[in-house]
Amino acid sequence: MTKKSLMKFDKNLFQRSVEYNIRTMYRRELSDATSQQVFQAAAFALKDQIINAWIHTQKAFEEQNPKTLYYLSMEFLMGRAFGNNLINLQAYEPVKEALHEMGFDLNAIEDEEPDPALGNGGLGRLAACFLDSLATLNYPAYGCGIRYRYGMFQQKIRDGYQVEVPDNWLENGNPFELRRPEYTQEIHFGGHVSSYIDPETGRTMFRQEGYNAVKAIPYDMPVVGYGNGFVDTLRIWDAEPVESFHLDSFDKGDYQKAVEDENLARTICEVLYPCDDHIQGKELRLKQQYFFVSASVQLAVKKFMSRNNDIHELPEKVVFQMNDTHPTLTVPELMRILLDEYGLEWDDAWNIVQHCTAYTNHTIMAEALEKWPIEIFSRLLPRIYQIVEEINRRFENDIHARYDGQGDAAYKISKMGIIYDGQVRMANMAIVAGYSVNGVARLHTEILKNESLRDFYEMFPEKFGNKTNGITQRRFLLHANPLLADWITDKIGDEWITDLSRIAELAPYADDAKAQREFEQIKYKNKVRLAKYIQEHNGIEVDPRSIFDVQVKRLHEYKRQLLNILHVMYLYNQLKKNPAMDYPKHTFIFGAKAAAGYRNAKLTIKLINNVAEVINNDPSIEDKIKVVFIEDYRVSNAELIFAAADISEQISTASKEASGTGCMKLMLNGAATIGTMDGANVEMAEEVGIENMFIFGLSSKEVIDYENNGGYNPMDIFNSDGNVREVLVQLVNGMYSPENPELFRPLYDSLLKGENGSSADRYFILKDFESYADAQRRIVAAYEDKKSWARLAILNTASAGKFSSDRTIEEYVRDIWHLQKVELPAVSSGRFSKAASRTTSVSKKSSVKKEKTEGAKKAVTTRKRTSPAKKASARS
Ligand code: 26Q
Repeated sequence: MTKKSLMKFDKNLFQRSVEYNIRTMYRRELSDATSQQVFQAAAFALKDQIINAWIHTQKAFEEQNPKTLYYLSMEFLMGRAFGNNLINLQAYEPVKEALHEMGFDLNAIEDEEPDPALGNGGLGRLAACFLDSLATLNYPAYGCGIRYRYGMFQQKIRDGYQVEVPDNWLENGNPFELRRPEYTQEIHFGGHVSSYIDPETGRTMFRQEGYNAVKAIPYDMPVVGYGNGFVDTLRIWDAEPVESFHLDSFDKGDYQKAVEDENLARTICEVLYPCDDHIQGKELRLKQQYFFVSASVQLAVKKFMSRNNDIHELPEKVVFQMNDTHPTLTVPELMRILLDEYGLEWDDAWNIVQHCTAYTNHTIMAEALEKWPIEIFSRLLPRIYQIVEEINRRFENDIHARYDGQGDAAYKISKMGIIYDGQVRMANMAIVAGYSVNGVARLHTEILKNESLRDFYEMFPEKFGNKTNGITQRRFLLHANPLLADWITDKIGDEWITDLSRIAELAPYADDAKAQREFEQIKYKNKVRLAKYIQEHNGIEVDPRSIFDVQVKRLHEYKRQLLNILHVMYLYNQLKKNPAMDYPKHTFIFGAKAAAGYRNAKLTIKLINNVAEVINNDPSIEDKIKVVFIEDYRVSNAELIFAAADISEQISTASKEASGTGCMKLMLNGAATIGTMDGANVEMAEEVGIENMFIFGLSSKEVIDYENNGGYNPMDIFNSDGNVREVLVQLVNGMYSPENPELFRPLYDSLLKGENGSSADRYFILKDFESYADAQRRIVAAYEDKKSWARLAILNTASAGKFSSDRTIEEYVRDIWHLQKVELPAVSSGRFSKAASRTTSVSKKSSVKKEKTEGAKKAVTTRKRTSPAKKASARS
């Protein structure tokens, strides 16, 4: 196989196809089509061209029968598919050209695509990056999730407040999906369990009866690998009522059940739960979990049995990775299938389950750990509950066997029991059952082992491992920042696109004055692009020459957006007192959605907007500070923001952010980090050097020590630090809310009094304030020297090599999944050509540049010959 033969892009065919689609889909001529119609027509044309590679890949799976990963996740935050597919097909430039010739602008067409937001934030986006890497690295995998009718809400800001608007992402249809009714599964809820004697074996068997049923219908979306003709599948499930319910049920007089089934089907996939913090035991959420897990596991087992004979060999061919505890029902559901449908004995079944399930933890925060009241769990999933009880009974026996001698068993059960205190504890089930437990950054994994999961670590040390998160450079650099991507390729060739460790070769350019100027220019252009977006969306004029200081992520108290905005208030006070103060212009940019019921988070959004209103409209500070809250932060506008950032705010209370991934996207785009020693920041500092970051604040150990001793007393800081006191008083004296001076009282109280039984300033905002302000001062000093700033920015980009999700995936494969790469057999003709990729057609601007580009191309070709991926493909 050569990459070239698989990937020949046929521009002419594409253009004809777009025109034809416009005619047949909309009964219009091209010249009369709306942008949305052109998008739809182009997306269908693109899908047509993806389909061949998709079929080809899946055929190779059929023939080679490889071990397959099922990545189970309640969330896949994919972002727009059109531009990304073009990038990965290496057809971005030719399609741009093709559309341009037809009179359309590709960027404008891309903007017509709704941003599929089937996720809250980090965990869902991680799943999407993983799929991109899996396909790019030739690994056979399915993403398994839910086709929510409404994704993450759209955020509107009205009078400074967040307002949630439903996200009807399917309004115009989804051109990239394929409905696969032939893979429909049936899912059962409620009813009761009855037992019977199997006449053949004489064993007691169980079955669920009197249940409500729902059909699960999969929709498949292609996940296109970069430049390798490989297409994996994201399979998301939709619910429909079971067939012929009206007639059947009505005839049977079971009208009630029929209506219930219909309602169940209508509600189950209706909406993504837009919260990622306080977990409430909402029954519908548990239904969603069982729905997609049961459908995915049933189908995975059927697929396995269609290719293999012995169910005992399942672990050789199938691995289920559970993205947090949300899909933990995988464990009892697989047990159910093995026991009730395949008639296995418990020990046999348990052995299989233990060898094909693995769990990733994404948080240490106690309030985010999933627990389900037994009442709900057992009513909704009676057979599954029985199985969980048996898992728990046997595990408690193990605990007794091990700890009785030490008199510790009761304590250990209180910590590790799966069913305890009236609740089913999902993390405990995932850890007991799975063969692997991993954290998502080194510090996080250490905290799991030594603090939050220490009893489990003591019992099963061999299960624990770390897999530091990563991001796909294809979306977050190649697509998001074409100017920088082309510049990098110009300097070091394009291998970084599939091997980000190669980006280290940029490091020597950090000291090159010409490279520094070029880098600065690119950042400036990206800032102009974002400034335009801000002007259009916020009506605020920001100066692209100002420092763009960016905090974009979900709104959470532990992420401390409040620290950032309190510091802005403090700066403003300084400038008011001393208008001549030498302070380089700053634009503080925020983007964040808050869970709809999270009062302090929503109030923080209001505070940011009110502070923006006051500061942006005060001529006396001569625009030295601007504050911008970007509405509806999501994958598509994130791409603009990352490319334009100078400063990346990663300021969580140390120990609280499991990893963070935004930090990596910003670093890759050349932003300097101001941050605590938390999550992945620790490893970033290791890569780029602590002197090239702005680190501040308590260490995770200090935070944990304080927490174990009941917190600290923020009143000491209030009393001793006049600057902090001034800012806090301004929270409640009406300065930022004249019409209601009490508005921000809950924020004030959370800092000084503590609420609902939690200690005052639980997230150490005041404790870290001075240290944060000092780090901000260091930024101001460093920014003064443009050259050394460009050097620092280039070094950040050059040091981001570790943070590719390609690296993360290779570690999962090596240590947990043990997958083999699937090499695709050669095809005689294809449609997309490597020669047409964006990066190899770098520039046609001048002959001088062109010559250089040719040189770079040659260098790339030479390197390509030696790359391991190439070697691997040459073998097939
Ligand atoms: C659970 C039950 C009921 C309703 C909602 C939820 C729920 C939904 C989403 C709980 C948690 C989440 C999301 C968590 C998340 O995004 N965690 C982040 O994961 C990233 C990827 O590993 C890390 O980088 C972040 O540090 C972590 O906060």
